[in-house]
Parts: sequence; structure tokens; C-alpha cells
Amino acid sequence: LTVVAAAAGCGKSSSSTGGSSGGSLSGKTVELITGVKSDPFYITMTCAAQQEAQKQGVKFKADGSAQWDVSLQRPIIDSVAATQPAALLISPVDTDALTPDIQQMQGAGTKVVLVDTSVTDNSVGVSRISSDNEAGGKTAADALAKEMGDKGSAIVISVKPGVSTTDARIKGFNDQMKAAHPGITLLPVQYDNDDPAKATSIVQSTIAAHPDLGGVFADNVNTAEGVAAGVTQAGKKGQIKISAFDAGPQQVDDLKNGTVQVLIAQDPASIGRQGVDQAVAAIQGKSVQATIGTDLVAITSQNLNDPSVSKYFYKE
Ligand code: T6T
Repeated sequence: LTVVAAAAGCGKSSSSTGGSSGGSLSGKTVELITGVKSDPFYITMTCAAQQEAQKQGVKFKADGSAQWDVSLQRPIIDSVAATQPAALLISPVDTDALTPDIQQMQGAGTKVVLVDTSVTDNSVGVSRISSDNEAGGKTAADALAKEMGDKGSAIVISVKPGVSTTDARIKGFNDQMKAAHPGITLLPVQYDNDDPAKATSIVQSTIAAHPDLGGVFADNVNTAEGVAAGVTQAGKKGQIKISAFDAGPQQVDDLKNGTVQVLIAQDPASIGRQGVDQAVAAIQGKSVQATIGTDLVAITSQNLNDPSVSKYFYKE
């Protein structure tokens, strides 16, 4: 069994024998293509998928784009397609733009499992595994409104339009703010292209334009890092409240130092593990689960030292 580790921090990338395969799995490859290779969420997912592949006795390869960008992810998909892997786990960076490329692989016999993000076309993928992102957005809204004392303006800063996960977070957040927190003025969503520096500048211009800005919902790792930096640089640490998705190392530091008030952590390791399990089942012609929901945990300064909570912190 050969395991090709593509992520840093997974421990030893091994070329070892393991797994119980034989038979129908021998020589089969499960390939993972993530949204952004250096993102702690995807690193955590990749490491867990790699371990599970080793356990299951399939070859494993992983890659991901350098940035959140259709034009960077497409050539990776197309070059993996040329190798005709038995299964592909993929986090597409757009709900529609990459569908033809993925469909082509599926048509050639590769079993496709959508991990984290998904696409609109329901014919793509034998299984889809993700957090309930809309519910997470709702939780983020309630937590932020409470921190804000149910008054002032709030803004959502997200990655790009057309991303299944973050679009669902925005929906959950906005719906809940409108329904349950009418005292809060919702500003229009802004997008940072997954660039922390852009998130920082959005925060600074929003503070300048809206002196009553009381809260920010930062939709993912890079956004949250940039938002925390922006609030700090504006001298508003602790005054402008931040709720954020994910639990990368910098985010956890920002929670500990009081810049961020709540993190909605996902369970990327479970997404990676279950992605491999579904892929292996599909390769073997066994039944698969069409959709799987994974855990979300709200982390605050109150519970961050609890091991049942800190186990959700991401790797880097
Ligand atoms: O929030 C995760 C992931 O769920 C989302 O699809 C993209 O951003 C992250 O990778 C975190 O940066």
C-alpha cells in the first residue's frame, strides 16, 4: 500500500503496508481535491482521509488549489481525471462552474463523493458529506446578537458568491437576524475572495462608514483571521464583537485573547474519514449514504479548555 501524503502536519507520510484490503480494493486509488491546500480546515480533512485510506487499504493522493479560485481548481481536476482514479473526494470551489469537469470523471467511472462544499446539480456524486452550514449560520447569529446586546449594525464577510457552504451560512445568519433580532441593522454582505488582507480592509472601511458597527460574522478561516486583525488595528478589540466559522490555530488564539467571541467549529476530520468510507463502499459496489451531516460545535472562552470541545481545533 502506498500512501502519498499531500498535506503538511499529518505526521509521517508513509509508504507502509496496512489495511485489510486485498481483493476488490487492491491497486485502487482514492484521490482528494480540496478547496485550498494550505487551509487548516482542509489540512485536517486531508490528514484524516489519508489515515482512513491507509486503514481501508486503498491508495490515497491529495491535492488542492493554492487559492479559492475556479481557474486554479479546474486544471487539478482535469489532470486527476486523466489518471482515472477509482474514487474522487472533492470540495468544489463553485456550485456550478466545475460541474462539467466533475461529471466527465463520473461518466468515465470514477465514484465521486462531495466533501464539505457541493454542487447544485444533484446527479453529481454518490454521497455528499458536510456540516449543516445553515444551522451554523443561525447559531452564529444568536451568539453575535447576544454579545451585541441586540443593538447596532452587523455585517457578514464571506468568501465569494456561489460557494455552497458559505452561501448557506449567510442564509442561516441573515434569516435568523431578521426573524429573532430586529434591533440589529444588517448591512449588505461583502466578499473578500478568501484573502485575509481584503477582509481587514473591508472591516476598516465598514467601521468608517458605520460608526455603530457592533458585530461581524466572519464566514471561514481566512476571513476570520483578517477580520480579527482589522478590528484590532482599528482599536476596537472587544468592542466590535466577532462570531466566526471554523477553528484554525490563529482563530483559537484570537478567541483566547478576546478578539473573537465565538467560533463555530466544524469536524473536518470526520468529513474526510467518512468521505473515504463512502468512496470505498462505492468502489466495492456496496450501498452508500446519499447525504451525511457532521458535527458543529460553538466554542467560547467559557468552554474552550474542555477536551470534548478542544478536540475540534483544526491542525495546521
Ligand atoms: O469553512 C471551511 C469550509 O467549510 C468552506 O467551504 C471554505 O472555507 C473553509 O475551508 C475554512 O477556511
